[in-house]
Amino acid sequence: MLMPILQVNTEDIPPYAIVCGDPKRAEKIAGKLEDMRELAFSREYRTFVGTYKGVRLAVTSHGVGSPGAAVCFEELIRAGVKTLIRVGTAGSYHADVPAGSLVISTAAIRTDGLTRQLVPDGFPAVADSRVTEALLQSAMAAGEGVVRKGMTVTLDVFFNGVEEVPHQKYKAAGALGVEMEIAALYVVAALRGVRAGAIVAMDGFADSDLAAEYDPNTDTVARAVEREIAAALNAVAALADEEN
Ligand code: R1X
Repeated sequence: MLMPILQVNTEDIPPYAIVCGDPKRAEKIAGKLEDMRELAFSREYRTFVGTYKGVRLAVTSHGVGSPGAAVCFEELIRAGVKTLIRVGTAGSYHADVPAGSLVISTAAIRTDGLTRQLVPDGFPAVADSRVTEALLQSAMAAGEGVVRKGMTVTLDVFFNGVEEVPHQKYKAAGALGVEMEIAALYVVAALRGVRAGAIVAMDGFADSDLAAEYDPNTDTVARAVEREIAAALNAVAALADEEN
C-alpha cells in the first residue's frame, strides 16, 4: 500500500526507522548503509532504505515541528515500523552540556500544540526504556564528548514572538534542553503501540543569557551529529540483535 504523504510502499518499509528533521541529514545517514536506495522525496519527507550490520532499516526526514513530523511518524508506523529513533539537534539549558554534547531524551515536556490535540493533559511523552538504554550505550562508545540522558522540552516556537517562553522554569524543573519534535514522536508511538527513542546533538544554548552565540553550523556540531548518527545506527543493530 502506498502511504499518501511519504509516498512509500508498505512492502518496502522494514521494522526499524531512524528519523531526522533535515532531508540532507537523512541522505548522510543513508550513506552509511549497504544496499541503500532512495524510496521517495515527497515534500520535506525523504526516505531511504538500506542495511546496517545486517539489519534493514528506513531513514526518513520529518521536517521542522511536531505536526509535520507526526505525519511522518504515523505513516512509517502504518507502513510497519515498530522502532523509531529520532536523530536531531536541540538547544541546551546547561553550561556543562555545551554545543557538541549528546543528549538522549528520556521524556519530553509537552509544550507543543499537536499532542494537546491527540491526548489529554497529563498524558506523558516518554521514551521506550530499552531504546534509551541502547542509545546510551552506543553513544558512550561513539567517541569523545559529553553524553547525558534526561528530559527535554518540545516547543512549537523557534523564533520568539511577544509571548515569553518559560525556559528558566523548564530548566529549573530539570530539562536538559529544547527541540521541536520529540513529544510528537513519543505520543504517536505510545498511541500506536510501538517503541521510540531520541538522541539530540546540542547546537547551542536555548537559555536567553547564553543564546547570543547561537551558530548551529560549526565543526563541533557536525562532529556531534556524526557521533549521534553512529550511536543511532549501532543502537538499531543492538536492538535487532536482542530480538534474534
Ligand atoms: O527540533 C528542532 C528543529 O527541528 C531543532 O532544530 C530544528 C530547527 O532548526
